[in-house]
Amino acid sequence: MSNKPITLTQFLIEQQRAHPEFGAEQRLLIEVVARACKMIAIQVSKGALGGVLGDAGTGDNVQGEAQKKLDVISNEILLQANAWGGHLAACASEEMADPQPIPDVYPRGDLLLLFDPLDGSSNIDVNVSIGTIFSVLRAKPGVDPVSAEAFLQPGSEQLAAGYCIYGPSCTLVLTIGHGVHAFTLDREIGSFLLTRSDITIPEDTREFAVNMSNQRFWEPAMQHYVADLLAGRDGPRGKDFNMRWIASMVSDVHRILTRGGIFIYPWDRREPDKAGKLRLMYEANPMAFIVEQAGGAATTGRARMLEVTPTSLHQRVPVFLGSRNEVETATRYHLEHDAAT
Ligand code: P6P
Repeated sequence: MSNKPITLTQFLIEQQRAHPEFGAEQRLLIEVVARACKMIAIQVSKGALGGVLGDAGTGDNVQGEAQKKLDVISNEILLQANAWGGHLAACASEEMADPQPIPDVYPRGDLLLLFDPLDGSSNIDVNVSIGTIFSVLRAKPGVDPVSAEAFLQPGSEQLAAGYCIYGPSCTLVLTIGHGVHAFTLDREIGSFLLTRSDITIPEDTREFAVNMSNQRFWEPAMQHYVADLLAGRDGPRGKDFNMRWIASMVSDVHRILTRGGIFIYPWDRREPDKAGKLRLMYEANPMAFIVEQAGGAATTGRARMLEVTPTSLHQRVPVFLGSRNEVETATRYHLEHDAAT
């Protein structure tokens, strides 16, 4: 019996045998997304040599952010890779205002794929790790499967979620609802190999991740929570904390999956109606699914992330996720503040 790690393909086939609800069309979808991530990894790794850095010159995306060349390239790679398989009805992306139906020349399935094709793209030009985030839903009967409405399902309905981090190693992290598993790209054979099974996040932590420069814009409960973290062992938390902020959600979440922590992008009064910076459908929900499957927790600061009922495809949401006990503590600060006012 070989002690070489199994490939993603073997893992998915074994998962299909073990979990009949994980059908062949879902397996195909994940294989195709993984292949697209390999192609994105190649483009990302070219850096300055590939003419792929800098702004795309396409103006701002639907988020009002300048599109990077690699944002556009990554989005196209994912759309083209997923067009012909017959497993999807449509794709939704951070980079597209509306969902894109599978072209009429191909058969359509009833799966829906959502993705942030290249999250953290502000880090591209400074050579910091970035990543692709994806989420899989099934179109609901009676709803036009290529409409934005078809995608508006709570995160608890996700069939699968994952991310691929383009760092010193290219690593795909995946859940299909039965634990969280990591696959590292073996560039010599071009396959993702299983390198971590059943990843679990430590319930407690001494490390938090937030952009502190926004502190004056946070609501009082968030300011109170972070002030107590900064007070350290002499404060009400009774222990010192460390801080990390990579400004690349995939990288910050991957660290938390690896050693624990809490990641926060809170509500910010500069844009109160947007409720924060991160997007529910293709950033917060897939990461929340992964984190919960790894024994962690994910909330909006007041409610479980996976139970949020979406109202629009690109809606934003405050995000608190990571080590279960710390997320529950941060959430308690918000709920207790609400109760006292
Ligand atoms: P800020 C990247 O643009 C992103 O969407 C996430 O990956 C990251 O966590 C966050 O924004 C960083 O935001 O305001 O610190 O630049």
